[in-house]
Amino acid sequence: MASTVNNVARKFRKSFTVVNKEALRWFPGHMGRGLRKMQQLLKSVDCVIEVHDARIPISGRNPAFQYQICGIKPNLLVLNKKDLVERNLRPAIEERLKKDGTSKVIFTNCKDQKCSGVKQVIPTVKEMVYSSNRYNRNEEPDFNIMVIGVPNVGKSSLINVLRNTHLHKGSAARVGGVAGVTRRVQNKIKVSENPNLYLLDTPGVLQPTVKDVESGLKLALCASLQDHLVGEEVIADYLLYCLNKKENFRYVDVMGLDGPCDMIGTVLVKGAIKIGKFLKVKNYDGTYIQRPNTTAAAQYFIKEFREGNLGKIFLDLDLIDPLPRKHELNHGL
Ligand SMILES: Nc1nc2c(ncn2[C@@H]2O[C@H](COP(=O)(O)OP(=O)(O)O)[C@@H](O)[C@H]2O)c(=O)[nH]1
Ligand SMILES: [Mg+2]
Repeated sequence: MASTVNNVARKFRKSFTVVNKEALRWFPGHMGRGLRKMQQLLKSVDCVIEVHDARIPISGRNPAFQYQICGIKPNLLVLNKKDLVERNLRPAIEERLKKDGTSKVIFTNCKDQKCSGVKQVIPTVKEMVYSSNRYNRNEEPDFNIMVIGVPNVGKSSLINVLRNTHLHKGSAARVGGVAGVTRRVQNKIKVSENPNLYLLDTPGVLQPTVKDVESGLKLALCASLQDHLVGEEVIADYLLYCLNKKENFRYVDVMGLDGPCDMIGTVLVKGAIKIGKFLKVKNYDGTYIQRPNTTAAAQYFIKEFREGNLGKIFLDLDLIDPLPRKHELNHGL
């Protein structure tokens, strides 16, 4: 069995090339937009929470972010969607991030109200603000926190889960009243008392940093770039490449294939047949024929990945050092 898998694996692409360069019109990305506005807002906050997708802890983030955006404010990196990443990769991820100067990292699953990571966020923020120099805000009794990050990493989900956690603590009416009043004026949500800690209720949306084609494709896979900009079929092809590289063959069943395959065309045609998606196309003689809808199949394939139905798939493995050994990776599945 192992040798069959190895034989199959040897046939797969060793690197990913985008054949249709037209599909790369989104690259290089729109860096730096909106930064000035955020820097302005920062004057009234004491701590910044950057949310990013745990499947791509390196890709899409700007390593100079701490200096350019946060400046001197303490910042916490929340790697959300931890449910989609093997647990035992966490130490290697933290180690790698430390090298870039990111020392405070919390892994969260915002879909889980009881998530231990989510519970750590507020106490960690408090501690960070207490031990920081608040400069212009030294006289301010209240602490303000801003949540920022690229699209779709879970910023709104984090704000919601933190708000709900607080409101469930028995002081709902009082807090609700305060939050209601303050929110209208200042767009803040009270999430803790002694000292009062407020969350700006609109997250700051950052444009992802697209350093190279592959980091763009990873961001697209995680829905931080718009699908149509990159093209669903290109994203699906990159997903197939990643799955084969990891020898994760769950897609075989999902896409109705006979076995592992490295040709996205075949995968999408069979996938379209499996999910029953066809396009009516006009034939040369004026009659209509049905063709498998490969775009719909690509969308379905990507959706299955995003929903975690293809397993836990970490996309920045090539950027993590040292690489955990394969048998270690399989543990937290
Ligand atoms: N699997 C998983 N999905 C999440 C998690 N947090 C958020 N999501 C999903 O990710 C998508 C984007 O979340 P959202 O909060 O709107 O992201 P935002 O654009 O950064 O505000 C939504 O479909 C959420 O349901 C998480 O911890 N795990
Ligand atoms: Mg949002």
